[in-house]
Amino acid sequence: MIRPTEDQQYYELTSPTELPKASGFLWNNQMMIHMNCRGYAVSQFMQPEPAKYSYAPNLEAKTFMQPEQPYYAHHPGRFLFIKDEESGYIFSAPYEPTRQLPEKYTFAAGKHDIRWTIEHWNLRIEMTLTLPKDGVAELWKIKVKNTGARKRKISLYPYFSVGYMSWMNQSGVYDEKLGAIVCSAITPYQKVQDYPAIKNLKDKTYLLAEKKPDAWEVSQEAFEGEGGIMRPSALESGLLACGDARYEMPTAAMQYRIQPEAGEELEYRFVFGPAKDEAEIADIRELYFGTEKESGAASTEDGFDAAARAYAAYVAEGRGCLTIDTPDKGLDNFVNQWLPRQVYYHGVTNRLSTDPQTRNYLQDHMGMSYIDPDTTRKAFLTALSQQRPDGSMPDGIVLYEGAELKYINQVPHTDHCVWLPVCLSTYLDETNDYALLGEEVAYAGADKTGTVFEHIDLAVQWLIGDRDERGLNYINQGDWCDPMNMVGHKGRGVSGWLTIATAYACRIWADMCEQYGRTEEAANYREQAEEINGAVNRHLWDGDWYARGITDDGVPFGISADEEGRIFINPQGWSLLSGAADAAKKEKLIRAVEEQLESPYGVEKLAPSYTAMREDVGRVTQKHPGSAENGAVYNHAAAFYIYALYAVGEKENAYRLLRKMLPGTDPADIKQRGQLPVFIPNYYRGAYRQFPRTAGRSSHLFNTGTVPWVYRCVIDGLFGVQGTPDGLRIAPQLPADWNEASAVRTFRGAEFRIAIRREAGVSETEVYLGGAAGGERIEGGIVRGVQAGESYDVTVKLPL
Ligand code: CEZ
Repeated sequence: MIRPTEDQQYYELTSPTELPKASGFLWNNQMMIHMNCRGYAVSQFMQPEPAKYSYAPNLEAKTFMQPEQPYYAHHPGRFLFIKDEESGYIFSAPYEPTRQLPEKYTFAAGKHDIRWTIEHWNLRIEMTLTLPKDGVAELWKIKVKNTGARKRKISLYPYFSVGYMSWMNQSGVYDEKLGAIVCSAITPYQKVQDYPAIKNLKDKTYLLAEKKPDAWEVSQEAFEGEGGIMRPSALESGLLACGDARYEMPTAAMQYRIQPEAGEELEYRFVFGPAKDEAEIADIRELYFGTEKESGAASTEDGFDAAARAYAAYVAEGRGCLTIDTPDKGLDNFVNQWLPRQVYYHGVTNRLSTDPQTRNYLQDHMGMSYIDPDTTRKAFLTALSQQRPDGSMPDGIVLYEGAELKYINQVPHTDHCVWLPVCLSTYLDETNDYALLGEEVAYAGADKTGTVFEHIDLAVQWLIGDRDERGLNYINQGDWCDPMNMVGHKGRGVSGWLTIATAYACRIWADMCEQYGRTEEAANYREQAEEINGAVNRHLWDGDWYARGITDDGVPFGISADEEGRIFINPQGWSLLSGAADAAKKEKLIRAVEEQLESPYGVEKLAPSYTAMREDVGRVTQKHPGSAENGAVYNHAAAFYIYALYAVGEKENAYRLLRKMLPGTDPADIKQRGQLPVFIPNYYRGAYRQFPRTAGRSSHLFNTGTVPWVYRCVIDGLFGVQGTPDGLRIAPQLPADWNEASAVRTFRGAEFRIAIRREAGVSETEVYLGGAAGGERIEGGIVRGVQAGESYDVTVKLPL
C-alpha cells in the first residue's frame, strides 16, 4: 500500500482510497502547496500577508451578503434522500444532491413559506419551510405519500448540512434524550479579550426531529464515503451506522425506514437551527413539539403549527398602502404582493447588520413610511442621535450597544446628510407628522441637544459648507457610490452627483421649512439651491449630459471625452429633481441615457463599463465590467432615474424603464435574468454592449435600496397618489396605452378607491370625489380633510 521508492527519493501510495488524506507538500520563499493524493490542494502565498490564488468556491470570511453567490456540490443545503429498498434506486428532493429529474417538480416561493412538491417513482414528496416569528430556527415539514398501487419499502434520509464549524473544536452526536442531532463547536478566536463574547455564542447546530429516527449519521465523511455527496455510500447499507463526529466535520443525517401502503401519507417535522446549549434545545423541543409523540399520531395544532401561523400573521403585517389593477398583470402582482414585502423586510431587519450604512438605514426606513411609519419615526430619532455637532453624519448607524462601524463604514463618504431631508419628506408626505420636527435629540459625543428641525437644518448646512471654491461638493472616499474611493481621497476631488443632490436637498428642505412656518429659511434654501444648480451647470455640463465629478487633479470624468465611464446615470436623473437641467438640457440628457445606458434589462449605472483600473476614480473601475457599480443595471440608481422621470412628467420613459426592473413577460427574458419576480435584485448584469452573453443576469441579492424608490415611483409617479400637507393629491401618470386602471390606497387611516379612465373630450386630468356619475370635481386634484376610518370613491378622467 505504501512504500519508499528504490532510490529512497519518493514515498509511494498505491490506493487513492486507503489513506484518502495522504499528502505531500512543497514550498518556496513565497508560497506553499499542500497536495492531497486525490488531487485536492491547499495553497497559499505571501504578499506579504498570506493570500490565495486557488480558492474554495465560496467566500471564506463571514461578511455582508454578496451578489451572485455561487452554489456548488457541497454548498449548505436541506435535502431529503429517498431510497427504494427493493430496487436500491436513490433520488433526492427537492433536486440536489443526486440530480435525478423527477417526473413532476414545483417550487413555490411564498410570502411566509417556501414549498416544493415532487412526484417521482410513485411517491409524492412535499417539503415546506417556514420560520417562527421570534427566535432563530427553521421549521420543516416533510410529507411523503405512496401514490402507487402497492405497498412500498423505502427509506427517507433527511439531510441538513452543518459543515466545517471550527478549526478549534467541532463534533456532533445524536442525543437520545433530545431526539436531536447536536453539533458543537467553539468559534475560533485567539485574543484573550475576545473570550467573554465567544463564551456566549450559540455555537451549537441542532436538528430536532419530532419522530424518533431509526438511525442517523453525524460524520460527514462517514455519510459520504466513496460515493460522495451525489451518491452517499452510507445509503448502501440497510441502516445508517449511528455514528458520531469527533473533531470531524459534522452533518445531520437521519433515517426513517417505512413501508407505506398504497395511498398512505406520512408526515415528518423538524426544527433546525443554532443554540447555546442542550438546555436550550430541550426548551425548543418543548416549545414546538411538546412531549414526544407516538409515531404516526395525528397532528392537531401544537407549538409548531401555532408558530407557523404566527409567522404568517407577522409577514402579513407588512402589507402596503396600495393595491393596483392595471392592464399589466405582472406589475400588479409585483406591486400588490411582493414589493411591500421586500420594503418591510428591509425595514425590520436593517439588512441583518449591527451598523447599517447611514444612507441604507435612512432609505430603508423611508420605505417603512408606507407600512409602519412609527418605526420610521424612531429610526430618524436613532440616526439623528448619532449626528455629530458639526452636522455631519457618521458612515453607519450603530444599532446595538458595543457594535462598531465595520467594513465600508470605516471609509469616509460625504453623502449621508443628503438622505435626511430626502427620506424625511416621504415620511411627512405620508404622515403629515410635523410634530416630529419639534422633538429634542442629543448630538453624538457632545453636551448639546437640538430639535429634529435643527438637526436636519445642520445637516443641510453641512452639505452646503462641504464644497470647494467652485461650489462643488467634496467626495472624499465616496458618495452614494461606495467604491468610488479615489476621486477625492487627496481632499480636492468633487462629486457631480452629490453637488446636484445637495441642491435637491436644499429644494425639498425649503418646502418642509415653508410648511413648518420657517419662511425665511425656506427662501434662503431656495436661493442656495439655485446657486448650487448654477455651479453645476458651469462646471459639470458636458454638452449633452452632466459629468460625474472632477478628480483630485482637476480632471472631469463621466464625460464625452472618456472612452470608458463616459456617462453615469446618477447626475442625469438628479439634475431633473434639483432643477439644474432646463428644458433643453433635459431633452438632451434623456436622449443620451436612452442611447448609451438603456438596455433590454433596464438602464445601466454607467457606460461603457471600465475594463481597467482608473486610479483617479477608484475601486469601482476594478469591479468586473457589467457587475455591480461598474455598469450593471444597478436597480437602486435606475430607480432614482425613474423617479426623476416621473417628477418631470416623462411618463412613457418612466414606465418603460420601471417595467424593465421585473423579469418577463417574455420567457427568454425570464430565462436570461434567471430569477422569479418575487423581489427586485440589487442589479442585473449590464455592459450590454460589451458583454451581451451575460447581460441581464440577476445578482439574486434582495438587499437593496431600490425598493422604497420603486414604491415611491408607483405611489408618487405612476398612480400619483402622494400625500401632501393638505391631503391626498391624485395625479396619475399612466402610460398612454392604458385606457383604464384602478387602485385602492390607504392613507392616514382612510381608504381611497380610485377608478381611472381615459375619456374623449377630456383635455386635462379631472378628479371627482364620489361615484363616477355625479361626483364633485375637486380643485388641484387634492382630496382635503381626510378623515381616518372614512372611505372615499374617486374617479379620475384622463385625456385620450
Ligand atoms: O453596497 C451598496 C451599499 O449598501 O452599494 C451602493 C450603496 O449606495 C449602498 O449604500 C452603491 O455603491 O463595493 C462595495 O463596497 C459595494 O458598494 C457593495 O458593498 C454594495 C453591494 O452591492 C452590497 O449591496
